[in-house]
Amino acid sequence: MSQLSILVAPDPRLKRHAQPVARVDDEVRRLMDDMLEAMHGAKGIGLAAPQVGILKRVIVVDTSRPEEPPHPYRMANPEILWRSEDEICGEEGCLSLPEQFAEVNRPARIRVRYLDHENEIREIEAEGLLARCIQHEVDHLEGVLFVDYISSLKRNIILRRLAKTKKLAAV
Ligand code: K1U
Ligand code: ZN
Repeated sequence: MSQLSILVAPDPRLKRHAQPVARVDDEVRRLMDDMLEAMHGAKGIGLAAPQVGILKRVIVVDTSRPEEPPHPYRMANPEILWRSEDEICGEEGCLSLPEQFAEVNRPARIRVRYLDHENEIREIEAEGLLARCIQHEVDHLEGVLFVDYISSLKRNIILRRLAKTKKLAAV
């Protein structure tokens, strides 16, 4: 079982910038595998290292459907090289904002460069949920949450709801 626990907003660590890794060594590989385990345990499709309190530029993503074979991506130092001009609106959730959802506009397609689990440089083009999820995870590396894209009215509703849930869980 994964030893990593997922931070919940408004934890200040979720607002910090993450640092690049020098290379993908055994320690980073282990982190990637532990993050995938934590992500699957939480029924997510992505996870960024700052969400587990580790300020490294590491993300994992798997948007395959349950009926499809798993397709996990392990990415270190992901860099979005290109974003399409056309944007698409879609619903987002976040494991650090449990049970909260909002519609967010994002570029429909992206090209991303990263180091894979073998420290090899890779580039992929992504669209649909994969593109959305990679953008959401790369945002986490800059301390940005999906609620930062919505109106302050909607953001405050979500943050207040979350605080209320936290308070109720504490009694
Ligand atoms: O980074 C995270 O907190 C993970 C997040 C990723 C994400 C979901 C939806 C759109 C963009 C990015 C989640 O996995 S939230 C879990 C969830 O609610 C979900 C699961 C499958 C499809 C859609 C949402
Ligand atoms: Zn998130």
